[in-house]
Amino acid sequence: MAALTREPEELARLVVAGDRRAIARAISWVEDEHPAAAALVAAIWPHVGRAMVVGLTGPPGAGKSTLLGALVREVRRRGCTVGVVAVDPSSPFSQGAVLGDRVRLVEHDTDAAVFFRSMGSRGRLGGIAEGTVLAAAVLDAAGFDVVLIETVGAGQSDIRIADLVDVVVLALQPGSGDSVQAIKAGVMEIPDVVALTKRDLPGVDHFRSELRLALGTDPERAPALVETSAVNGEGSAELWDAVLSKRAVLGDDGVRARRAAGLEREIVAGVAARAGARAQQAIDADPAVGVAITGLRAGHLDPLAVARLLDARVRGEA
Ligand SMILES: Nc1nc2c(ncn2[C@@H]2O[C@H](COP(=O)(O)OP(=O)(O)OP(=O)(O)O)[C@@H](O)[C@H]2O)c(=O)[nH]1
Ligand SMILES: [Mg+2]
Repeated sequence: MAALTREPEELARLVVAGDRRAIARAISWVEDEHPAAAALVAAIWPHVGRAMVVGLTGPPGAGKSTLLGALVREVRRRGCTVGVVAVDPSSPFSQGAVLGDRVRLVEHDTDAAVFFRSMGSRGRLGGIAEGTVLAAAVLDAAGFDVVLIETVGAGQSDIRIADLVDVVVLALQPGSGDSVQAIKAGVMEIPDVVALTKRDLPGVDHFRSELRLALGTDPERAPALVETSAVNGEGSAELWDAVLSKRAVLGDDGVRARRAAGLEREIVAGVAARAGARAQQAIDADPAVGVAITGLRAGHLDPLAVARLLDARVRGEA
Protein backbone atom coordinates (compact mmCIF):
# COMPACT_ATOMS: atom_id res chain seq x y z
CA MET A 1 0.00 0.00 0.00
CA ALA A 2 1.81 3.11 -1.22
CA ALA A 3 2.72 4.63 2.18
CA LEU A 4 -0.94 4.00 2.87
CA THR A 5 -3.28 6.14 0.92
CA ARG A 6 -3.99 9.81 1.46
CA GLU A 7 -7.23 9.51 -0.46
CA PRO A 8 -10.24 9.14 1.83
CA GLU A 9 -12.23 7.06 -0.68
CA GLU A 10 -9.36 4.62 -1.19
CA LEU A 11 -8.79 4.39 2.57
CA ALA A 12 -12.51 3.71 3.05
CA ARG A 13 -12.35 0.94 0.44
CA LEU A 14 -9.44 -0.70 2.26
CA VAL A 15 -11.23 -0.38 5.61
CA VAL A 16 -14.32 -2.07 4.22
CA ALA A 17 -12.05 -4.81 2.82
CA GLY A 18 -10.80 -5.37 6.38
CA ASP A 19 -7.21 -4.17 5.84
CA ARG A 20 -5.78 -3.79 9.35
CA ARG A 21 -3.31 -1.01 8.56
CA ALA A 22 -6.07 0.92 6.87
CA ILE A 23 -8.34 0.43 9.89
CA ALA A 24 -5.62 1.76 12.18
CA ARG A 25 -5.01 4.72 9.88
CA ALA A 26 -8.72 5.49 9.59
CA ILE A 27 -9.14 5.50 13.36
CA SER A 28 -6.20 7.90 13.65
CA TRP A 29 -7.86 10.17 11.11
CA VAL A 30 -11.09 10.39 13.06
CA GLU A 31 -9.25 10.64 16.37
CA ASP A 32 -6.96 13.44 15.20
CA GLU A 33 -9.69 15.25 13.25
CA HIS A 34 -7.67 14.88 10.04
CA PRO A 35 -8.83 17.26 7.30
CA ALA A 36 -10.01 14.32 5.17
CA ALA A 37 -11.80 12.56 8.05
CA ALA A 38 -15.18 13.94 6.98
CA ALA A 39 -14.81 12.47 3.49
CA LEU A 40 -13.62 9.17 4.98
CA VAL A 41 -16.61 8.97 7.33
CA ALA A 42 -18.97 9.79 4.47
CA ALA A 43 -17.43 7.00 2.40
CA ILE A 44 -17.64 4.33 5.13
CA TRP A 45 -21.04 5.36 6.48
CA PRO A 46 -23.08 3.21 4.05
CA HIS A 47 -21.20 0.19 5.49
CA VAL A 48 -21.88 1.08 9.14
CA GLY A 49 -24.68 -0.55 11.12
CA ARG A 50 -24.06 -4.27 10.86
CA ALA A 51 -21.98 -4.77 14.04
CA MET A 52 -23.40 -5.14 17.51
CA VAL A 53 -21.87 -2.29 19.50
CA VAL A 54 -21.51 -2.79 23.23
CA GLY A 55 -20.32 -0.15 25.70
CA LEU A 56 -18.49 -1.16 28.85
CA THR A 57 -18.21 1.53 31.46
CA GLY A 58 -17.67 1.94 35.18
CA PRO A 59 -15.62 3.75 37.79
CA PRO A 60 -11.81 3.62 37.77
CA GLY A 61 -10.49 0.26 38.89
CA ALA A 62 -13.86 -1.51 38.68
CA GLY A 63 -12.37 -4.26 36.57
CA LYS A 64 -13.48 -3.01 33.14
CA SER A 65 -10.33 -3.86 31.22
CA THR A 66 -10.14 -7.30 32.80
CA LEU A 67 -13.78 -7.87 31.93
CA LEU A 68 -13.16 -6.61 28.43
CA GLY A 69 -10.49 -9.27 27.98
CA ALA A 70 -12.90 -11.92 29.25
CA LEU A 71 -15.64 -10.70 26.92
CA VAL A 72 -13.30 -10.76 23.92
CA ARG A 73 -12.49 -14.41 24.71
CA GLU A 74 -16.18 -15.20 25.15
CA VAL A 75 -17.18 -13.54 21.88
CA ARG A 76 -14.37 -15.38 20.06
CA ARG A 77 -15.42 -18.65 21.69
CA ARG A 78 -18.80 -18.10 20.07
CA GLY A 79 -17.16 -17.69 16.69
CA CYS A 80 -17.60 -13.95 16.25
CA THR A 81 -14.96 -11.38 15.33
CA VAL A 82 -14.48 -8.41 17.62
CA GLY A 83 -13.09 -4.88 17.44
CA VAL A 84 -12.27 -2.99 20.63
CA VAL A 85 -11.96 0.73 21.34
CA ALA A 86 -10.64 1.44 24.83
CA VAL A 87 -11.01 5.09 25.80
CA ASP A 88 -8.80 4.65 28.76
CA PRO A 89 -5.23 5.81 29.07
CA SER A 90 -4.57 3.13 31.68
CA SER A 91 -6.05 0.33 29.63
CA PRO A 92 -3.82 -2.72 29.37
CA PHE A 93 -4.50 -2.52 25.65
CA SER A 94 -2.69 0.79 25.38
CA GLN A 95 0.68 -0.77 26.10
CA GLY A 96 2.31 -2.82 23.42
CA ALA A 97 3.72 -5.53 25.67
CA VAL A 98 0.47 -6.12 27.47
CA LEU A 99 -1.37 -5.98 24.18
CA GLY A 100 0.72 -8.91 23.01
CA ASP A 101 -0.16 -10.85 26.16
CA ARG A 102 -3.83 -10.12 25.74
CA VAL A 103 -3.85 -11.15 22.14
CA ARG A 104 -2.14 -14.42 23.02
CA LEU A 105 -4.73 -14.97 25.71
CA VAL A 106 -7.39 -14.93 23.07
CA GLU A 107 -5.84 -18.12 21.66
CA HIS A 108 -7.45 -17.78 18.31
CA ASP A 109 -6.84 -16.68 14.80
CA THR A 110 -6.27 -13.26 16.29
CA ASP A 111 -4.81 -11.54 13.26
CA ALA A 112 -8.10 -11.27 11.50
CA ALA A 113 -10.56 -11.82 14.31
CA VAL A 114 -9.62 -9.27 16.96
CA PHE A 115 -8.61 -5.63 16.67
CA PHE A 116 -7.67 -3.53 19.71
CA ARG A 117 -7.29 0.20 19.73
CA SER A 118 -6.92 2.52 22.67
CA MET A 119 -7.70 6.21 22.42
CA GLY A 120 -6.79 9.15 24.63
CA SER A 121 -9.61 10.83 26.46
CA ARG A 122 -8.24 14.34 26.75
CA GLY A 123 -8.04 17.34 24.53
CA ARG A 124 -11.14 16.88 22.45
CA LEU A 125 -13.79 19.49 21.98
CA GLY A 126 -17.20 18.14 22.86
CA GLY A 127 -15.79 15.34 24.95
CA ILE A 128 -14.65 11.88 24.08
CA ALA A 129 -17.76 10.59 22.48
CA GLU A 130 -17.44 11.96 18.97
CA GLY A 131 -14.08 10.34 18.19
CA THR A 132 -15.07 7.16 19.98
CA VAL A 133 -18.27 6.74 18.03
CA LEU A 134 -16.44 7.31 14.76
CA ALA A 135 -13.69 4.82 15.72
CA ALA A 136 -16.41 2.27 16.49
CA ALA A 137 -17.98 3.08 13.11
CA VAL A 138 -14.66 2.33 11.39
CA LEU A 139 -14.55 -1.10 13.08
CA ASP A 140 -18.21 -1.66 12.18
CA ALA A 141 -17.56 -0.80 8.53
CA ALA A 142 -14.51 -3.09 8.59
CA GLY A 143 -16.90 -5.97 9.22
CA PHE A 144 -16.29 -6.92 12.85
CA ASP A 145 -19.33 -8.75 14.22
CA VAL A 146 -19.01 -7.14 17.63
CA VAL A 147 -17.52 -3.78 18.61
CA LEU A 148 -16.70 -3.24 22.28
CA ILE A 149 -16.06 0.24 23.69
CA GLU A 150 -14.48 0.67 27.13
CA THR A 151 -14.87 4.06 28.80
CA VAL A 152 -14.34 5.28 32.36
CA GLY A 153 -17.51 6.60 33.96
CA ALA A 154 -17.55 7.43 37.63
CA GLY A 155 -21.24 8.17 37.96
CA GLN A 156 -23.45 11.19 37.42
CA SER A 157 -24.19 11.71 33.77
CA ASP A 158 -20.79 10.71 32.51
CA ILE A 159 -21.82 7.35 31.16
CA ARG A 160 -21.98 9.30 27.96
CA ILE A 161 -21.51 6.24 25.88
CA ALA A 162 -24.84 4.82 27.00
CA ASP A 163 -27.09 5.85 24.14
CA LEU A 164 -24.41 5.70 21.48
CA VAL A 165 -24.19 1.92 21.64
CA ASP A 166 -26.67 -0.93 21.32
CA VAL A 167 -26.20 -2.23 24.84
CA VAL A 168 -24.33 -0.71 27.77
CA VAL A 169 -22.72 -2.72 30.56
CA LEU A 170 -21.79 -0.99 33.81
CA ALA A 171 -19.01 -2.66 35.80
CA LEU A 172 -19.17 -2.18 39.57
CA GLN A 173 -16.96 -3.86 42.16
CA PRO A 174 -18.07 -4.68 45.72
CA GLY A 175 -18.09 -1.56 47.84
CA SER A 176 -18.90 0.90 45.05
CA GLY A 177 -21.18 2.82 47.39
CA ASP A 178 -20.89 6.09 45.46
CA SER A 179 -22.26 4.49 42.32
CA VAL A 180 -25.12 2.91 44.25
CA GLN A 181 -25.96 6.33 45.67
CA ALA A 182 -25.82 7.85 42.18
CA ILE A 183 -28.23 5.18 40.91
CA LYS A 184 -30.58 5.75 43.85
CA ALA A 185 -30.49 9.51 43.39
CA GLY A 186 -31.33 9.07 39.73
CA VAL A 187 -28.24 10.95 38.59
CA MET A 188 -26.66 7.94 36.91
CA GLU A 189 -28.03 6.71 33.63
CA ILE A 190 -29.35 3.22 34.12
CA PRO A 191 -27.37 0.71 32.05
CA ASP A 192 -28.82 -2.37 30.36
CA VAL A 193 -26.61 -4.76 32.26
CA VAL A 194 -24.70 -4.38 35.51
CA ALA A 195 -21.65 -6.60 35.93
CA LEU A 196 -20.87 -7.06 39.60
CA THR A 197 -17.15 -7.65 39.18
CA LYS A 198 -14.65 -9.29 41.57
CA ARG A 199 -17.28 -11.49 43.15
CA ASP A 200 -14.42 -13.42 44.73
CA LEU A 201 -13.81 -10.45 47.05
CA PRO A 202 -15.28 -10.19 50.53
CA GLY A 203 -18.35 -8.00 50.89
CA VAL A 204 -19.98 -9.24 47.72
CA ASP A 205 -23.15 -10.49 49.45
CA HIS A 206 -23.82 -7.17 51.11
CA PHE A 207 -23.06 -5.24 47.92
CA ARG A 208 -25.37 -7.49 45.87
CA SER A 209 -28.30 -6.68 48.19
CA GLU A 210 -27.50 -2.97 48.13
CA LEU A 211 -27.31 -3.00 44.35
CA ARG A 212 -30.52 -5.00 43.87
CA LEU A 213 -32.35 -2.52 46.06
CA ALA A 214 -31.01 0.45 44.14
CA LEU A 215 -31.70 -1.05 40.71
CA GLY A 216 -35.24 -2.10 41.56
CA THR A 217 -37.16 -5.06 40.26
CA ASP A 218 -39.24 -3.51 37.49
CA PRO A 219 -38.65 -5.98 34.66
CA GLU A 220 -39.12 -3.21 32.09
CA ARG A 221 -36.49 -0.90 33.54
CA ALA A 222 -34.21 -2.87 35.83
CA PRO A 223 -30.91 -3.89 34.29
CA ALA A 224 -29.79 -7.48 34.28
CA LEU A 225 -27.36 -8.16 37.11
CA VAL A 226 -24.54 -10.60 36.40
CA GLU A 227 -21.71 -11.49 38.76
CA THR A 228 -18.24 -12.02 37.39
CA SER A 229 -14.83 -12.95 38.67
CA ALA A 230 -11.64 -12.77 36.70
CA VAL A 231 -9.88 -14.78 39.39
CA ASN A 232 -12.21 -17.73 38.94
CA GLY A 233 -12.99 -17.01 35.31
CA GLU A 234 -16.68 -16.86 36.17
CA GLY A 235 -19.56 -15.06 34.60
CA SER A 236 -18.38 -14.13 31.09
CA ALA A 237 -20.81 -16.46 29.33
CA GLU A 238 -23.70 -15.27 31.52
CA LEU A 239 -22.68 -11.66 30.94
CA TRP A 240 -22.64 -12.08 27.17
CA ASP A 241 -25.98 -13.91 27.29
CA ALA A 242 -27.44 -10.96 29.22
CA VAL A 243 -26.07 -8.53 26.62
CA LEU A 244 -27.60 -10.56 23.80
CA SER A 245 -30.94 -10.80 25.51
CA LYS A 246 -31.10 -7.04 26.22
CA ARG A 247 -30.23 -6.46 22.57
CA ALA A 248 -33.03 -8.79 21.52
CA VAL A 249 -35.54 -6.98 23.74
CA LEU A 250 -34.55 -3.60 22.30
CA GLY A 251 -34.89 -4.88 18.75
CA ASP A 252 -33.49 -3.24 15.63
CA ASP A 253 -35.87 -0.28 15.85
CA GLY A 254 -35.10 0.30 19.52
CA VAL A 255 -31.37 0.31 18.85
CA ARG A 256 -31.74 2.63 15.86
CA ALA A 257 -33.84 5.09 17.86
CA ARG A 258 -31.42 4.99 20.78
CA ARG A 259 -28.39 5.59 18.59
CA ALA A 260 -30.10 8.38 16.64
CA ALA A 261 -30.96 10.19 19.88
CA GLY A 262 -27.41 9.75 21.16
CA LEU A 263 -25.87 11.00 17.92
CA GLU A 264 -28.19 14.00 17.85
CA ARG A 265 -27.11 14.92 21.38
CA GLU A 266 -23.42 14.47 20.50
CA ILE A 267 -23.72 16.57 17.35
CA VAL A 268 -25.42 19.38 19.24
CA ALA A 269 -22.90 19.16 22.10
CA GLY A 270 -20.01 19.22 19.63
CA VAL A 271 -21.37 22.24 17.77
CA ALA A 272 -22.03 24.06 21.06
CA ALA A 273 -18.54 23.28 22.37
CA ARG A 274 -16.90 24.53 19.19
CA ALA A 275 -19.04 27.68 19.18
CA GLY A 276 -18.14 28.25 22.84
CA ALA A 277 -14.44 27.85 22.07
CA ARG A 278 -14.71 30.28 19.16
CA ALA A 279 -16.46 32.83 21.38
CA GLN A 280 -13.76 32.42 24.02
CA GLN A 281 -11.03 32.98 21.42
CA ALA A 282 -12.80 36.05 20.11
CA ILE A 283 -13.13 37.47 23.62
CA ASP A 284 -9.50 36.72 24.47
CA ALA A 285 -8.29 38.46 21.33
CA ASP A 286 -10.52 41.53 21.61
CA PRO A 287 -8.92 44.67 23.14
CA ALA A 288 -12.36 46.19 23.74
CA VAL A 289 -13.04 43.42 26.25
CA GLY A 290 -10.13 44.52 28.44
CA VAL A 291 -11.47 48.07 28.40
CA ALA A 292 -14.94 46.87 29.41
CA ILE A 293 -13.55 44.69 32.21
CA THR A 294 -11.53 47.64 33.49
CA GLY A 295 -14.74 49.68 33.46
CA LEU A 296 -16.47 46.94 35.42
CA ARG A 297 -13.72 46.82 38.01
CA ALA A 298 -13.71 50.60 38.36
CA GLY A 299 -17.48 50.67 38.76
CA HIS A 300 -18.19 52.63 35.55
CA LEU A 301 -19.97 49.73 33.92
CA ASP A 302 -22.50 47.27 35.29
CA PRO A 303 -22.16 43.51 34.63
CA LEU A 304 -25.17 43.34 32.33
CA ALA A 305 -23.77 46.14 30.17
CA VAL A 306 -20.43 44.29 29.93
CA ALA A 307 -22.16 41.02 29.04
CA ARG A 308 -24.21 42.76 26.33
CA LEU A 309 -21.10 44.41 24.93
CA LEU A 310 -19.24 41.07 24.84
CA ASP A 311 -22.19 39.39 23.15
CA ALA A 312 -22.28 42.09 20.51
CA ARG A 313 -18.48 41.89 19.98
CA VAL A 314 -18.60 38.10 19.59
CA ARG A 315 -21.43 38.45 17.07
CA GLY A 316 -19.43 41.14 15.27
CA GLU A 317 -22.13 43.74 15.91
CA ALA A 318 -20.16 46.20 17.95
N1 LIG B 1 -9.95 -10.09 43.03
C1 LIG B 1 -10.21 -9.67 41.80
N2 LIG B 1 -9.49 -8.67 41.25
C2 LIG B 1 -9.81 -8.27 40.01
C3 LIG B 1 -10.86 -8.85 39.26
N3 LIG B 1 -10.94 -8.22 38.07
C4 LIG B 1 -9.98 -7.28 38.07
N4 LIG B 1 -9.29 -7.30 39.24
C5 LIG B 1 -8.18 -6.42 39.61
O1 LIG B 1 -8.67 -5.11 39.80
C6 LIG B 1 -7.73 -4.15 39.35
C7 LIG B 1 -8.37 -3.24 38.32
O2 LIG B 1 -8.72 -4.01 37.17
P1 LIG B 1 -8.87 -3.36 35.74
O3 LIG B 1 -9.43 -4.40 34.86
O4 LIG B 1 -7.61 -2.70 35.33
O5 LIG B 1 -9.95 -2.26 36.06
P2 LIG B 1 -10.39 -1.01 35.19
O6 LIG B 1 -11.78 -0.72 35.56
O7 LIG B 1 -10.11 -1.22 33.75
O8 LIG B 1 -9.42 0.08 35.75
P3 LIG B 1 -9.07 1.51 35.11
O9 LIG B 1 -8.86 1.31 33.65
O10 LIG B 1 -7.84 1.91 35.85
O11 LIG B 1 -10.23 2.39 35.42
C8 LIG B 1 -6.56 -4.95 38.81
O12 LIG B 1 -5.59 -5.01 39.81
C9 LIG B 1 -7.15 -6.30 38.52
O13 LIG B 1 -6.20 -7.33 38.61
C10 LIG B 1 -11.59 -9.94 39.87
O14 LIG B 1 -12.53 -10.51 39.30
N5 LIG B 1 -11.23 -10.29 41.12
MG1 LIG C 1 -9.17 -0.10 32.28
